[in-house]
Amino acid sequence: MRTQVGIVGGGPSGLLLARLLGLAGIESVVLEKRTPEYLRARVRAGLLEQDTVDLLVEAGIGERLKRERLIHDGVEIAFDGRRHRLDLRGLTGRFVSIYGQAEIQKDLMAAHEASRSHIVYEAEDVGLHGIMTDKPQLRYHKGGQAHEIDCNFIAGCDGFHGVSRQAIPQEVIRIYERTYPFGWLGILSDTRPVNHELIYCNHERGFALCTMRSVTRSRYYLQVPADEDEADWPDERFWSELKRRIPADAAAGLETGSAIEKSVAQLRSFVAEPMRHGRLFLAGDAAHIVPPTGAKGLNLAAADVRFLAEALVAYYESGRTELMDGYSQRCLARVWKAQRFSWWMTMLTHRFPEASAFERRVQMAELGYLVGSRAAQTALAENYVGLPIT
Ligand code: RFL
Ligand code: PHB
Repeated sequence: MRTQVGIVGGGPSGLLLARLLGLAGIESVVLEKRTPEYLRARVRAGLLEQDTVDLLVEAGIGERLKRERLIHDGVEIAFDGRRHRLDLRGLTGRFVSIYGQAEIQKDLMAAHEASRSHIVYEAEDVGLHGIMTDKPQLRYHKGGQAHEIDCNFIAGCDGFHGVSRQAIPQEVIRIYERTYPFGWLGILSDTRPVNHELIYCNHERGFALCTMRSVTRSRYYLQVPADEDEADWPDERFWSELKRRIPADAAAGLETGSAIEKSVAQLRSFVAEPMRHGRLFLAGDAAHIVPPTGAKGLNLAAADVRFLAEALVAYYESGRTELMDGYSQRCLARVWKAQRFSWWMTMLTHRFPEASAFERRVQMAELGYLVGSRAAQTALAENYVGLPIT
């Protein structure tokens, strides 16, 4: 079999890329190792920048998103038991949207079904071959049978644990990494959100985040030790710990209920450079991971995909290669700014077990500075709503 672009991974990056290419008349095949049911049920991101929404609209999958999303003009930071609102729209003229990643995944899958795109689910043992030649190849198994796809280019959109990044030789790839001594325990519940906007809480027992998926569905996160097991957190334990960490007036109005989903996510900062090697291009979590505190992961993935689609379209339409040649540098300039912001938001809002008394005082001073300074709030807000696409 032959195609123009072979795409490894059918998460948001892979399916959005296939969609943008398809709209420009470029053929692709997506190889995804999971089942469609698994992908539709995966609960992850919730907060979208305006540029991400615009890209999804451009890709023709923005109709339900525009109807159902919640628009947030502000965000709250709480510490010392007090809540402080940052007026995102007043500070930047921009806002953020709440719409679950699972819904984006469903919208992308429905659009691909309607256009009869070539997506292979439950593709096993995917292997990348000949990425330094002009005839790269994807090989995989499905239902016990071996298959090969000859491609012009390969896009590695298979997330942090995928195989694409491994195809770049050790002597070429550079890894920059930081791990954190904690994770996020998240629950989803069909309860009314405690506040109409997000609340990021710095508390001596650890960070907590109040977020949502809709006006009737809440998402809450608690900072927990890195090796924590969600099985040790029955619903009652989760709710009582959350009530202790959020400000008293919020705790008083917290609606509790049974969890629909509960899981622990590790926090990590990670960048692999370069994002292109030969005819392989990495995009999204395959190339970089941010701690979720800044809500940047999916938004960065969308920006990579925008740049990669532009580069491939320029090549197929006019033979121009400069956008492909500049792809890695263009993405990484944005990635490192989001890395810095996500790391900084994590340092500001979490309790680090190894922090000295001095470091804790500096953290409190920084929070105090933030809520008292319009300049500091603007710096946070312009990163939070998303830096301009360049
Ligand atoms: P994904 O979503 O991991 O998709 C990769 C796909 O590749 C498949 N795959 C393979 N397929 C074939 N062969 C192989 N060998 C394969 N190996 C893997 C996988 O099955 C999967 O379908 O990466 P992608 O597409 O780059 O998308 C990235 C986003 O999922 C991620 O950045 C966000 O979820 C991060 N994130 C957030 N981002 C935001 O922008 N805003 C948020 O509010 C936000 N909140 C979050 C988050 C991530 C979280 N967790 C769980 C880490 C909250 C949390 C808790
Ligand atoms: C979410 O809604 O899941 C979410 C929102 C903001 C974050 C992280 C996660 O910073």
